[in-house]
Amino acid sequence: MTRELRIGAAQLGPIGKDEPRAVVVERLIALLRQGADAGCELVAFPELALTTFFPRWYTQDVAGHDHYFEKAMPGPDTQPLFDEAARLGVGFSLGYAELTEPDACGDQHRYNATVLVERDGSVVGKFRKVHIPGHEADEPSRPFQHLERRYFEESPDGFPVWRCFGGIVGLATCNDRRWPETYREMGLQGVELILIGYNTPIHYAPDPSQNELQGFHNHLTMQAGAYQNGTWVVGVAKGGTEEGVESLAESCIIAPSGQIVAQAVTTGDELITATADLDWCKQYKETLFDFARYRRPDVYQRITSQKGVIEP
Ligand code: CDT
Repeated sequence: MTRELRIGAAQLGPIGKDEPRAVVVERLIALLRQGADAGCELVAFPELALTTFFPRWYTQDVAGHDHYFEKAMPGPDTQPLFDEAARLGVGFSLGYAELTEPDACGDQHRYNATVLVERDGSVVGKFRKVHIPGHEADEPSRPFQHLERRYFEESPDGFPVWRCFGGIVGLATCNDRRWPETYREMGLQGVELILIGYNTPIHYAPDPSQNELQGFHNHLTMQAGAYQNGTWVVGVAKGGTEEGVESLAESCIIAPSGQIVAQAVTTGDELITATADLDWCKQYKETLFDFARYRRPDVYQRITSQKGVIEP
């Protein structure tokens, strides 16, 4: 049995504020078909891939923006993508804004979610973003807002992994990729492939000196996460200038060695592909990063329970 999986990262260019869902889904289907033509079995789409990045606009009435959210996945607008995936035999991951059914108390919840779908169109699982960046209140001095913390709740679910596509697959979303525990939580569960969608504005208002480092930090974090956990990582952007805001593209596919094996060269809709040998993960998981052999949680716990700086 081969453990090679042909994967694609379907980068998206901008999605306009008034672009209908059906038009966006047609773009996704076109990329999925390109993936099928390139022999892909799995194609990753970006974070919030069905709409413009709406958290850049302040509102007092979050519920008034529920038209950006999906109440079901698949739903009426996304069913054609699921149908085409099943017809082509190509699975996918898709980032979207999720509005839950009312719970026992009648409360609804809003998450920045990603669904993972198998080659037959069935849902494998759903991930909800853990690290919600940005701010809650309007900050009019910014050239644009980043109000994810107003629109979304943090996931209570952490970072699950799933046995599918012949390996162990996990998901993360945008800001999650900057945090080492994202990869390690999944690394401890044996993850072999992590799919990460992102929308990263080039301008970072709290510290604009980081603007020119956006591309560097993007690759730095994902390459380190891949290498330190012996896993493939796919980072897929919504890039280009959307509603006046320039976002990072530079989607890439990273091997367990930490090397980038494919990278987007445009800021628009673009599919990149690679053949991921999932057995390559073992070369790292069974040597330098053999967690069972070399990792010492008992030592970390001893250090973190000590108060203050240890004097020599
Ligand atoms: N979408 C997302 O998570 N973007 C963040 C930008 C944070 S700046 C407020 C990122 O980490 O790329």
